[in-house]
Amino acid sequence: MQNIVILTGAGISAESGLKTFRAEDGLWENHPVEEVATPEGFARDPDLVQRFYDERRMRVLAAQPNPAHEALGRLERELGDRLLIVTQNIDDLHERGGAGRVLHMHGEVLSAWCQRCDARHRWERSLRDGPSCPSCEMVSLRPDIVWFGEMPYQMGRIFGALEQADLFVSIGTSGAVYPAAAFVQHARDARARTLELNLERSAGSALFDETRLGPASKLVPQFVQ
Ligand code: BJW
Repeated sequence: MQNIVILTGAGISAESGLKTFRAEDGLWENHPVEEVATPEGFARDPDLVQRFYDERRMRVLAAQPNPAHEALGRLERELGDRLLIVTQNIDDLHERGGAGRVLHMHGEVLSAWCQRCDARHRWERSLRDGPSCPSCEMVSLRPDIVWFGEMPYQMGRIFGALEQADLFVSIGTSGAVYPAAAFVQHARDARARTLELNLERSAGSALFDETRLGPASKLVPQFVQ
C-alpha cells in the first residue's frame, strides 16, 4: 500500500460554481490582489476586505461538492490515513464530499480568527457588522485566511507527509503561489511519483512525471477508480 498526498487548488471547485483566481473572469480581475489578500490591504480598508470575504462565504455556503470532491471522499474511505488531502481552497467542499482528513493550508472562509485572543470560531454570517469574539468579547475578528506574506498553516505536517509520499497528485492549481508550488519538488526529492490533473498545464508542469488534461469532475473519478 502506498502513501498518497493530494494537493488541490481552485480548479477542483470551479465546477461547483466557485471562481478560480487567475482566469480571465477570475476573482482577481475585479479585486487587485494587494487590496484584498494582504495584511496591509486589510489594515488600509478592512470594510472592503470583509465585504470580499463575506461574498465568498455566501457563495461557498450555496455551493455543492462535485464528482471530483466526492471521488476523493471515496478514496479516503478506502485508504484511511495513507491519504492526506492538502487544499489551498478556503471552501469546505472536500469535507462535504466525504473527506475528513483535510489540511486547509490557506485557511477557511467559514472560520473567523480573533486577533486579540487567537480563538477560532465557525462563522457563517457577515464579519462586516463588527461582531465580537465569542471567547474574549473584543471586536477583533478577521477572516481565518492566509494572505500573501503570512505563513501558511500546517507546514510541518505537510512537509512530513511529503517526505513519506509514494505518490503526489496536484489537482486544479496553477502553481503560481508558494510554498504550495514547491511541493512537487519536495515529493520528487522523496522519490515519489508525481501526477498533475488540470484543465491546462501549470507553471511547474515539467516537474511532473505525468500530466492529464481535462476537467477535474472527469479526471479525478477516473484516477480514483
Ligand atoms: C481547472 C478547472 C477544472 C480551472 N478542472 N482544473 C518566490 C518564491 C517563494 C515565495 C514567494 C516568492 N515570491 C513571493 C513569494 C511569497 C508568496 C507567493 O507565492 N507569491 C507568488 C505570487 C509568487 N507566498 C506567500 O506569501 C505565502 N506565504 C509564504 O510564502 O510564507 C513564507 C514561507 C516560506 C517558506 C515556507 C513556508 C512559508 C502565502 C500565500 C497565501 C496565498 N493566499 C491566496 C488568497 C487567500 C485565500 C483566498 O482568498 O481564497 O490563496 S492567493 C490565491 O492563490 C489563493 C489560492 O489558494 C492560491 C493558489 O491559487 P490556485 O488554487 O492555484 O488558483 P488559480 O486560479 O491560480 O489556478 C486555478 C487552476 O485550476 C488553473 O491551473 C486552471 O487551469 C485550473 N482549472 N478549472 C481542473 N474544471
